[in-house]
Amino acid sequence: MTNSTNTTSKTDYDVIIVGAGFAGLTAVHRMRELGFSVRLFEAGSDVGGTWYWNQYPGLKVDVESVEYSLSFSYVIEQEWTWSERYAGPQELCRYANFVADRLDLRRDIQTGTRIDAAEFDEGCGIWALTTNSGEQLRSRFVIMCTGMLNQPVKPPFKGLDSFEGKQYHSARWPKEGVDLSEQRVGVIGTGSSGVQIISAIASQVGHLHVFHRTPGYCLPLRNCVMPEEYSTRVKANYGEWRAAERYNSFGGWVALNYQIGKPVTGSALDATPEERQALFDERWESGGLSFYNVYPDVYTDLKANAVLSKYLQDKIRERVKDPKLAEILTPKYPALTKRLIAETNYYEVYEQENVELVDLSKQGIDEITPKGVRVGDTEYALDCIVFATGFDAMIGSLKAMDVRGRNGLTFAEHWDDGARTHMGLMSAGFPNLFIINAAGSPAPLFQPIILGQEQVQWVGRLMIKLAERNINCIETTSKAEDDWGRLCDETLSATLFPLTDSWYIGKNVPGKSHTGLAYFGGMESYRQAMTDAEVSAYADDFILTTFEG
Ligand code: NA7
Repeated sequence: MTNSTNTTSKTDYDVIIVGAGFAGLTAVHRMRELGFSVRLFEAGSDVGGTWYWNQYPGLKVDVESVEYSLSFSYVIEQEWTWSERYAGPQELCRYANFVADRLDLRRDIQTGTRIDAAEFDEGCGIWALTTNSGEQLRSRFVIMCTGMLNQPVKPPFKGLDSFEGKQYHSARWPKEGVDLSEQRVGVIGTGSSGVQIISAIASQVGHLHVFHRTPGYCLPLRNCVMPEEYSTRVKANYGEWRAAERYNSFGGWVALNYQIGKPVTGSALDATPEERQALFDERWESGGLSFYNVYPDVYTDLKANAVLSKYLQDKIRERVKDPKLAEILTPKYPALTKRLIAETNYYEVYEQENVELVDLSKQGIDEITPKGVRVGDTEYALDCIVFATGFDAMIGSLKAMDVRGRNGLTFAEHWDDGARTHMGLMSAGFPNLFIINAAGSPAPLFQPIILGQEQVQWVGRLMIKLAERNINCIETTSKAEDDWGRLCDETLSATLFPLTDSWYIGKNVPGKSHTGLAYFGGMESYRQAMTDAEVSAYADDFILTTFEG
């Protein structure tokens, strides 16, 4: 521990939180419970986070609503009832509003206000923040709840601004909606966003061109009106559901055919073909992302994975009648190494006469022209282009912000060669700043609502312990970042994820490093790392400072 002289110790708040998604709302509630003064700033005009920004047609959450929800409040769990098995963004935003109102969080939340800059004052260990309206604020701690899929990738095409029609990014869809009827629409990208948009708009538009580079494993969501009996049963047993979710190391969701699915152990290769078929069929019928909870070695062993991949590939070939089209739409990479895509009648869309697939696997898009999209010698004339080209995941939101730690260091500089964090919670040179659900955490592979809650709990306990010991500044070290980055990379290498280009490993953004991007070791060992830091009273891997006065 070091001592330093206090220069200006006056603060407006103990903690400032950035971002009003579920993690941000959780953080406001928790900080207040612990007796800290807190203010949350949100650039959007309302709470909801990713569901406020992402409102494209057809969007549904791909984890069951009863599970994709906050678990720290019994009142919220009991009083809120979901209308659909998989909620859409409007309902998720209504839920976020309900949480904000019911827990009386709104008096500490300022929407429509972006934090434009944040600078660490080394003399007194306090953050000075500036909002887009020029308001200056000082806070001892900052909690960044800015989301792992927040910063859209700028479509990397020549001629983008020359297009004379309308263009939209899936992640910034106009809230008032877009009338696409009778339009010639092009959708570029067939990840979760593109696939959901395509399925939703195909019957409305005049003509739809799907610009398709890599096929994904798409499987039925099986959304429906929430069965009342199911909702009632989950509410009566929420404790049991939440415990099962928390200890489900990959995924963090457990619903299977409206029950808590039993964990599967053992190798896919040791099971008989009949056993495997029964297991996979059960998941297929259940719908959604239940295939994440199958034999654990599908994540680590190519042969085990091949059994699952073949099952899912065969399902696609059954659904796509035209063999040539089926071949283009069938993925060849190991299943699960890119996020599964939960859809509604996606493959059937290609049976419509107004839908045409443009295969980019051999010849990519050359440019956007004033009239449309050019691929080789063909120009596709369009009235509207939808870019569903994904996000600069895990690091994008912080790299885009003007956050300056020690010596004016920004995240863009610090993370230039890869994400550097300790446990995905702190970064060296950024004292008293915590990051939720972002780089270095298991967020891509574990339900971010649960992870966010556990991270916020950890931050809260840490802040209390610092206060008890009269320590007012905590910072992680470069060595801790090196060690954590190495661990992230080792856990990644132990899986099949490096075999496939995806946002999980930064391969969707040219030149982006996978180093430290996410922790692939599962939630249990991640949780243990957080506990170890507490048990050692932050003596290892952290610098603790007390400012006098
Ligand atoms: P994704 O899953 O990153 O998908 C982006 C899509 O855009 C994907 O199909 C890409 O093809 C495609 N893409 C990106 N750049 C290009 C270029 N230059 N040319 C053609 N196609 C391109 O983003 P989403 O928004 O769909 O989903 C992100 C997550 O949000 C999702 O996993 C869920 O967790 C929720 P590629 O596969 O790279 O060949």
